[in-house]
This record gives sequence, C-alpha cells and structure tokens, in this order.
Amino acid sequence: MMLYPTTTDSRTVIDLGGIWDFALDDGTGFDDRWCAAPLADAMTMPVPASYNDLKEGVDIRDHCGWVFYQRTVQVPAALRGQRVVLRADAVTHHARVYLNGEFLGEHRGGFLPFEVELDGHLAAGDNLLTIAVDNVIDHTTLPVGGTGDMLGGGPGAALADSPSGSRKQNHPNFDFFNYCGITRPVRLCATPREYIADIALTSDVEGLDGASGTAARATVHYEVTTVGDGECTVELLDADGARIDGARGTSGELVVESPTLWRPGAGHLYQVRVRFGEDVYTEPFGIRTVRIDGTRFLINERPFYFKGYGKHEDTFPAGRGINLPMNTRDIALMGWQGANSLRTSHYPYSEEMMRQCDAEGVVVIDETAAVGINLKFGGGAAFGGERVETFDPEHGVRTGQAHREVIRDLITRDKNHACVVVWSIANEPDSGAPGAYEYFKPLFDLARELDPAKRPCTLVSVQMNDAPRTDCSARLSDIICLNRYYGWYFGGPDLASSEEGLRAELAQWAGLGKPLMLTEFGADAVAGLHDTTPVLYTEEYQVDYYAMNCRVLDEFDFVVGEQLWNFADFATSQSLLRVQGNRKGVFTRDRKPKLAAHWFRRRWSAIPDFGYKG
Ligand code: E9O
Repeated sequence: MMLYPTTTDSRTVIDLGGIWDFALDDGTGFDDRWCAAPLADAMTMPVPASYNDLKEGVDIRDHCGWVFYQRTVQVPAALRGQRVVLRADAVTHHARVYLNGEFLGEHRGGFLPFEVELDGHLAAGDNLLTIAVDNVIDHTTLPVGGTGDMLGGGPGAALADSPSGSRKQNHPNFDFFNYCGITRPVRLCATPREYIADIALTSDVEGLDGASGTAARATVHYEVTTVGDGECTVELLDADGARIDGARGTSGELVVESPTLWRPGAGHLYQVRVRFGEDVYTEPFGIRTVRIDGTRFLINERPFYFKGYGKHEDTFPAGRGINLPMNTRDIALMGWQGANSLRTSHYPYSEEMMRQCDAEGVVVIDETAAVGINLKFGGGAAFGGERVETFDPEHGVRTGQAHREVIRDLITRDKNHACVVVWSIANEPDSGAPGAYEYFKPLFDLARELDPAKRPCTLVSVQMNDAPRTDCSARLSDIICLNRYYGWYFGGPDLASSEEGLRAELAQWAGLGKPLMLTEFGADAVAGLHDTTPVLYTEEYQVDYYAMNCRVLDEFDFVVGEQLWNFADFATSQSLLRVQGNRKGVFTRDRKPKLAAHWFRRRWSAIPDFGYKG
C-alpha cells in the first residue's frame, strides 16, 4: 500500500539523498544509544549507495552486522498540517529508524520499500534522523545466509570457520556480493491527512487483432484504497494528458476506444489520475494482454520469444546502490543487441528501473529475493560441507515466513506495471527435494490470489537429474524456467556430449505441454583471454558454448525464450571459482562487449519478438 512517491498538486516529496554521517557498530551502538546524539568520529557516506566499496579496507567491505547512518532533517512549516512519512525504498537487509532518539519503526527485507509515520514526532528546526542497518543473512532472511559459501570455502570462509578466526562473517548462500546499506532513495513524503493509499489497475481488451496489433477497445478496471472521508473521481488520460474517460467512486471502469497497446519495444503508457478529497495522484498504466496458450506465451495474443538476460543491480563503486545512468545504459545496450526482456534476478529491482522498463517496453520477469533456499549448495557434500535439509522445520518454516512477506510486498508494489509479465517465486530452490511441493504450493496460491492481473507464475529451476519428474516446478509453474549449464558446470569443456545432454533433457520436458525457457545459461569468460582451441574462460569458449546451446533451443517449438547468465560481470563473495567476481557477463562490469555480445547481436537481430516459432 505504498504509491511511488511523486510531487503533485497535493503531495510533496523531499529527497534525503546526500552525504550522511556513518559509523560501523562496534557492538555498543544500541546500548550506548548512538541514535540520540551526533555520531562520534563519523565517516561521510553517500545515500543512496552500498557502503562496501566506498572506503578502503576489509573492515568496511566485509563488515558483518549493524551500521548507523545519520543526518538532520528540517520539515518546512507549510507541511506541518499534513501527514508526513519517511519512505525508504531499499535498506539492505534490516532497518531500524529513530527520530530524535525515539524508535519509530523497523523493516526486514532489503529490496522493497517501507514507510514510517513521522506525525507527532517532528519538531521545528533540526530533527536527528538515524537509520541503523543490519546486513546479517541467515535462515530467517531472504536472500538466505548459510553455513558456508555457495561455491565452497574461499579464504574468507576458512578464516571464519577456524577457531582462531576472529572476524564475524556472513556466508551468502547465493552467488552475488552481499552489498548492503541504504541502497535506494530515502524521502519524506507529505500527503493530505485524508489520502489515496493505493491504486490497483487491470484491463480487458476486446477485438484484439494479433496480426495487426490493434484492438477495438479496452476497459481499465480500477480499485482505489483510501484513508478518511472524501469523494473519489478517476480519469483516464492519454500520454499527452488529454482526457479519455472518467468515473466516480473508489472502484469502477474506464473505457478507451482503439487503444494503443503497450508492447515490447514500444511502452505506450496511459495515465490514471485519481482525486480523493484534496489529494491527487497520477499512475502511469500500459494496456496489454498476457496469456499462456498450450506451449505458447502470448503478449497481445501473439507468440512472444524472450531474448535477453538475467541481470544484477551491480556497479562500481555504488554496489547495489541505485544507478540510474547505468540502468539507462543497460537498456540501450539491450536495444543495440535486439534483446527484449530481463529477469530481475535475484531480488526486486528499483521502482525507477521498473518504470523505465514500462516506458521503454522491456518485458520483465519479476523475481522475489528468495534465492539460496537450497541448503545442499551451502552445506552439500559436493562442497565438503554438512548436509542440511532445506524444508526441515527448523530452517524451512522460518524461511517460509520471509518468503510469504516478500511475495506479498513485491506484488503490492509492482502489480500495475505493464512490463511485468511473469512472477518468479524463487531462484534455484531445492525444488526437487522431498517437501518442496508442499512448501511451494501455498506460495504459488498466494501470488495468484494477490495479483489482480493474474499473471503467470514460475519458479526458476536449478539443474537436477530427471528434472521433469522430480522438479515440483513441472506441476506448479505456468511457464517452465530452467537454469542450465550443459557445457560449463556440467560437461564442460566437452561441448559435443553437453549438446546431447541438453537435447535429451529438453526432449523430456517437451511432453509436459507447457512453454519453457532458459532463464540462465552461461560460461565464465575473462575479457581479453583468447585461444584457438576451446579453452574454458576464454571469450571464444563462451561463444562456442552459446552457439551450441542456441542450436538446441532452436530445435524445440515449445522453447519460448533464452535469457543469458549474465548481462554483465558482477561482484561475488571470494572463492576459488570466482575471478574477482562472476565472469559470465556477456559485457564486462563496465559494459564493454565480449565476443559473445556481438554474436548475440547478430543472432537476436534475426529473431523477431513475435512469431519466431510460428
Ligand atoms: C544462480 C546464479 O546466481 N545460478 C548459478 C549462477 C552461477 O554462475 C549464479 O551466479 O554459478 C548457476 C548454478 C549452477 C548449479 C550447479 C553448480 C555446480 C557447482 C560446481
């Protein structure tokens, strides 16, 4: 129930971005009430950004535990009669908010927004705002922290596990650096006391002609949640602000004749303007349909082919901190290549990115932060660790609570985005383990119940033996999404036998009658490493790997997409398999193309968004 913050005739947004004071907790931060007075010996720290890469030293980069951010805020007298909240878009992973030393609220989950009411707590003049941030990950958080690093103990893990290891350490059960801090904007938002709390929009399209991409009419259904008394009126406006239709009441319908549909590459957006009492808010909204028909994935009734990427919010030196220029650059590079889609692996991305995908017509698979629900990775025999059952009562139940919350909060936040065509409930859980179906069935039910637009749901599956029979995704997912590494983790560098392996597995899945796509496949390539024979980690091997995999994907009509792992090289925990991070990027971390980027540009330029497989 949190509209994206915008300033309107009735609303004021004050961005608290800037240089804050910052201190690492030495264990006394809460007992000594650091929140009540200016931080002693504070460092400077920009907000928003991850703090890890911004100052020198492992103490900051690998800090495990709490940190304190602090600044003063003044609120203009003109806003005092209004409802004022502090809205933080992402604090990774656990935030406690204090104003003038008083605890006002907390939030767990590092990738979704939360609000804290400031009414009655704001004084005239300076107010001391402190946000304490914890980055500890374990079995109660998503993503999940485990008992060892995902890819086995690097030097860091050995230190932590040894009796002499003195430094407390996080052990991500996932393959990306545990960047943390206040990573997205923090804003003060003032609204009238009687206000619009939420808007849910869905649409029906009539007379849709897939071939021409035109429709006779669309009906937009709206549902406004309000606080207080007032009259509600709603208008549908065209992109240029011209009024198309209007209605009264907190729920109803708006009609547009011959609508311009939102489609990949052309994100046409209407606007829905809501007035409630004194309050006014405008929500952009794209009209399009999404439906699965047999083994086809239809957007606006045409069979769509996903070309694109699993990505990360990962740049230097902001870490996971919002980076609007890089988001813009990434979308431009995807356009240069003929890509049309991305997955928000492995956590919800910023609302700015979602709005930009709406506006630019980028098709999105929207993923929760449920990564690492796979304890065989963290403690599996393959890595010399102790085996822990994923869905056991001790760990599974507590993870499940966080999982329900992240599904609820993600769908609440992103339900109106035209760019979102699929919800991804989790990445690479133990979906073939005993108990997996029982764990996931209620989560799929929850997502389907919460989404007013009833989008398809999936879980993204890790490679396993006899997958169509053992993976509960076969029963639960509307579209099968596979992460497959034939020719890298499995069979590399023998591409000939790997090709047979992929072909054999896809032939098994073909009988299921559902559409399938690869949401990950990839090979590490260190930019600048070259060879004439197929050698792992070279740019040539990455191209050969992809050429082999794509040849097989092209043989199967029920394969409706290919998303590479990964768009760009990204930071990870240290381990012997990671060369200053994961090098599966088709672009380097600073977005220079490897050979494979050019290879995919040629391939994707020849693959249409629609009708590739008839
Ligand atoms: C999740 C993604 O975050 N999938 C992984 C990606 C990777 O590059 C990771 O970055 O490792 C692939 C999972 C492959 C499972 C097989 C692991 C066998 C290790 C020896």
